[in-house]
Amino acid sequence: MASFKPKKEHRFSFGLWCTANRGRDPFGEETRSRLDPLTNIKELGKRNVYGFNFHDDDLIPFGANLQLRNKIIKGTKQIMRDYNIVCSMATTNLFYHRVFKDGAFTSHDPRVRAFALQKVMKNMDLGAELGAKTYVFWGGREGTEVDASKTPGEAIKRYRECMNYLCSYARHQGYNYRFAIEPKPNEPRGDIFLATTGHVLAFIETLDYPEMVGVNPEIEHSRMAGLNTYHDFGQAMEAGKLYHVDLGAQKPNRFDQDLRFGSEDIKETFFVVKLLEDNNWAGTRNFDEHPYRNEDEKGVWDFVEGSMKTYLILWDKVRQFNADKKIQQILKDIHGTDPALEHLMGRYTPEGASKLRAQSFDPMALSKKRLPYEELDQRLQELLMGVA
Ligand code: GCO
Ligand code: MN
Ligand code: MN
Repeated sequence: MASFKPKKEHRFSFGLWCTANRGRDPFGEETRSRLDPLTNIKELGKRNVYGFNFHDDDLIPFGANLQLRNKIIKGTKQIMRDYNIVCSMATTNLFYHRVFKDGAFTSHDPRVRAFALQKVMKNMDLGAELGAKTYVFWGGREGTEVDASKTPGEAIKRYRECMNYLCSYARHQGYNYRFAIEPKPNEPRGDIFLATTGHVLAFIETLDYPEMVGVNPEIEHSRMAGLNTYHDFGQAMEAGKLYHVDLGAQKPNRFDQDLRFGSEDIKETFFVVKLLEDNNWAGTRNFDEHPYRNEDEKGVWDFVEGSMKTYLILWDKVRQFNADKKIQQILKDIHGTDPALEHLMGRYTPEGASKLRAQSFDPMALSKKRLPYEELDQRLQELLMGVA
């Protein structure tokens, strides 16, 4: 039996804010004490986590002076070397400070938008210094409660201006970043702009440098919107736009619960792992989730280890699925083949279209093809429950 122990080569990563989460929620104070960022990185590194992600303010307190900033950066680099952990992604906190109460990139106030740009540029510099290759944009405050206050058109236009500006900045600095925009339907705003993977994919095509920008879908955010995460991740991958992923778990149609990976909807989660592994997806297997509020400091590390272990177990199930004779036979059988017709449909030509129009079909006969999805799903179910 495999041990399901994480290794650096598995390329797992965590946001520093996940493990440093203190269990605060809108109704209650924190239940855990502050975990300082350097200890955080060290503890992740010790557990064979490959990379950490940070918001500027996770690492360097908002408003810190240069001396403190330099001290923390030096310490971070030392720990990265000592514990063989990389900085896999950087991002900006554009949601906590009250200055962003009505948005950052989409604020009506040009001074707030300019401050937001400045905050991002400064942290892009730091991310690049620490070796991050991905820069994530999560517009948590880019939304409304009062639709009379802002039109979606002006918000999206400003969002675009800021993204274009930052793409140019990264290019000018010679940074090798890929930008990943993270959709979320709501929370903390009543409604957030760029609510789903589909919104983000469409938006990217309107940017000056669309090739620099992709999506960072999050399991929890798709499920908050009642969407199928596997489909979200899958469409982004097919578009060549899956630049980063946020893994976690979520009961559907609720606030962002940030539950431990795999703790909800194991089947959908299985397909997310299958998508990433079958396609040898190049990014880090990144978790964005929080330990339960009831946990103490030890529970935080149980949560980290549990997330990685579940991923490795699901990956093992993927291998079983791919090797399972019954499943593979069904998958083979349900795919019809007709090379002549496929050729006809493959590329439009006027002659081909005439042939296709003249073709005779027997729809009743076609409809009789057996599709044993009961058997297929039951087999998968048994495999996931450990009896196949
Ligand atoms: C959330 C988001 C954030 C972002 C993070 C990275 O719902 O709070 O998922 O955790 O992923 O800010 O930019
Ligand atoms: Mn989230
Ligand atoms: Mn996220």
